[in-house]
Amino acid sequence: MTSPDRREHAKQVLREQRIETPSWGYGNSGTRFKVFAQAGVPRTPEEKIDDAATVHRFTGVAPLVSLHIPWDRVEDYAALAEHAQERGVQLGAINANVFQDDAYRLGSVCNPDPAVRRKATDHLLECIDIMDATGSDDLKLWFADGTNYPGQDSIRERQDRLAEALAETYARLTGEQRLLLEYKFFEPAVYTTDVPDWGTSFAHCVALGPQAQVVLDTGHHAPGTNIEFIVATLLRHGRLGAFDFNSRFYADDDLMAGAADPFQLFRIMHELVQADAVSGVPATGSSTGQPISFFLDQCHNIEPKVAAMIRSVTNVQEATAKALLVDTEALTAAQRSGDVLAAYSIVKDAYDTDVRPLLGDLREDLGLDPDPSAAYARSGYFEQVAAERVGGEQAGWGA
Ligand code: LRH
Ligand code: MN
Repeated sequence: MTSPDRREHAKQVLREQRIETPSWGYGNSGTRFKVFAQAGVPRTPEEKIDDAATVHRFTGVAPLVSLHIPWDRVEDYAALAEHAQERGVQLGAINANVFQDDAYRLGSVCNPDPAVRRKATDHLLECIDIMDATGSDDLKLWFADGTNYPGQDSIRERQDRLAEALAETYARLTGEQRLLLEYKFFEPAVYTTDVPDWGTSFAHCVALGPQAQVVLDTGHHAPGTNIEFIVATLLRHGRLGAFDFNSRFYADDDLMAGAADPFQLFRIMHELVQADAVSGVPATGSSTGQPISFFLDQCHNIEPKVAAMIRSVTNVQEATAKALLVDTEALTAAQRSGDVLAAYSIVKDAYDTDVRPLLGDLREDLGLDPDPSAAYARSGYFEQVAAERVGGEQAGWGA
């Protein structure tokens, strides 16, 4: 493919890319030390959706917003879906929350107490009822479950309890609905975590059936983990269901995607491009036959939230565009001929390419300002909501 053709192909793929923003990224969040309130923060799920619609209005590629239950609990989910529709966005994944109730001190679906397991499983089933009401296909499950001391509980029995709860939940899915199981190597538990790594999530997904896939949160690995290796492996098995994009310097920092390590985000997108998995069903296959979901999962503890979300979406676009400019034919030839430096240079040259002009052109083709962050800053949206959203209780994690 000639370079001009590769640029056109890149624009075609970038035009179809879909990034889903998290409702909780618009609310207040923080650390155990402090949750800083900010002006203009939404008070309701509707106002969070208004902010998500604003991110889509300036980027053109963020038409979906994920919900988290109970943080986004409402009386009428169909009405909430309509509220979103009227603003040009759609309700996306439903995130279950079995990590904030006193009952879950020793775990939720892995808790030694069957009554607590019942309570947790009922919440997972309630989330599928909500998916039926919102028209969402993605049930996203992350469990804080784990132990803090050796001997505290049976590692193997907890896996049996988890498998039982997941099987009951999986059986409730209908149509295109899928179960996305997220892993995390530690926190809040600090000895064992019941879904600590991709292998554990993968094993549970395979045991459940084709509608179960793995969620890879880029902040959930031990330092030094080669995440793109996990991406390539899950793609090979058709079990990569979704990403939670964010970035980190130390732990699960949930910083803006691409902020801490843009080269890592590029390497991840490179694996996706090589598998033709950026938009549409991966060429390497998918157990669900559905495209991979690209979620952002971030907390904007000190930075203005809508602006941070727009910057994160454009960071993901830039990493994707650079990966789409890799000269795949030359790379494959260099790899197969063992030309190490040539292969590395082909990838690094793509990464070193300034793709902002290409993305600017794409946005103009879409009738958008070539620089979404600058256009948003000029729009006065922040000042408007800061003036309007006075009183009431600002949204947050309620932790
Ligand atoms: C857990 C996690 C999970 C969400 C939460 C907001 O660390 O990544 O995806 O439920 O953050
Ligand atoms: Mn996550």
